[in-house]
Amino acid sequence: MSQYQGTVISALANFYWVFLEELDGYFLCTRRSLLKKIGKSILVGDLVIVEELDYKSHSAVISQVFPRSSILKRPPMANASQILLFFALADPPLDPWQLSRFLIKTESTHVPVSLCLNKTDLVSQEQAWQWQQRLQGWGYQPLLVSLSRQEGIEQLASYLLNEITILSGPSGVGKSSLINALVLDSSQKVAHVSGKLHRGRHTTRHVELFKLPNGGMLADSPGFNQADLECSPGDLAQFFPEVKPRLGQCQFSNCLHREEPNCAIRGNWERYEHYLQFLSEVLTEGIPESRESTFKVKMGYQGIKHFEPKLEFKKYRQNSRKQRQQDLQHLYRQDEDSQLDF
Ligand SMILES: Nc1nc2c(ncn2[C@@H]2O[C@H](COP(=O)(O)OP(=O)(O)OP(=O)(O)O)[C@@H](O)[C@H]2O)c(=O)[nH]1
Ligand SMILES: [Mg+2]
Ligand SMILES: [Zn+2]
Repeated sequence: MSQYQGTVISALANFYWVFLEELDGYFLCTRRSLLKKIGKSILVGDLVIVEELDYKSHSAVISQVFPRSSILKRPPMANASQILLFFALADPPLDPWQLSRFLIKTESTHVPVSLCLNKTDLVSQEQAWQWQQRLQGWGYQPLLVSLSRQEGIEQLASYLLNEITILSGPSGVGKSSLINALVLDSSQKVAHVSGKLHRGRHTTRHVELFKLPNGGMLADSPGFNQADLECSPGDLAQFFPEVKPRLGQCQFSNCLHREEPNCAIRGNWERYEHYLQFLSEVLTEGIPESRESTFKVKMGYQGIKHFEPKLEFKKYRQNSRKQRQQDLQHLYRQDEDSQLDF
């Protein structure tokens, strides 16, 4: 039986679009029941083996998933080699608290992060320059671009070359516009289905991975405006690059950098105020209502709550080939009818 290696470029429910390098084509796949049985999830970015290719309907079955080099929870993706945090200087306005929160959240994934600020055309040069200076003080060298004026795109493209990058950031900052500017191959877009709001504005609903023309891949992701912090209080300070060199110099090894004597971190740096706010959040964070049913709470060090997933057992049912074909046909029909997002 012939097997091919591929990359999962989008996922919805139990269907996956997989790009097969060797065939230079996209196949809509289900996963082998055994993978489901052993609880093996499949994420966008996963390297997989596919079998049972049906060239007529362009469908196949995923039979194996290779070990991952990285996993991101939100947006969900495997094997990203870097994160490009994308914000706009205006429209939506650049909010330092929101940006800081995203930066902390992103740093906590331990995947390398870079920052790009879009829409320089909407602010004065002076304002753009001030933001650049300010963010250097936060330990970042942001790249400033304007997609509508096509400024800074070459530099951005060279940064993305041969990497697997995920774009992350709030809604409306221009992430999908960047994909459109860089991904020339319109045939790729056939395998990608994007949603459309009633207002007529395109908004991304799912993570989708695109091949870049000169090598590398770039994932678009849905914007989200509130990044929740999920790290332990003792780890928080290491996610602020501007104080990283001073870590480990406090008198107490478990210093939380508030009132402790001989603290090397407490002081007058711009984001110290963010640090204190985020610290109080991670110290007191309650469990969101919606997660209560699937998580159990455990008390740990310094009375800090930890959430552990409750184990869940599901009945396992083998999908017949006939059922699979029906499901695929149903999906295709939906797609043709309404360009519905998966
Ligand atoms: N003025 C200006 N507008 C831009 C620029 N880049 C993108 N836009 C506009 O910003 C709006 C939002 O762009 P999108 O690319 O859809 O934003 P997104 O980040 O993908 O948004 P979500 O999918 O909701 O997360 C669109 O109307 C774009 O035309 C830019 O450089 N300057
Ligand atoms: Mg988008
Ligand atoms: Zn300290």
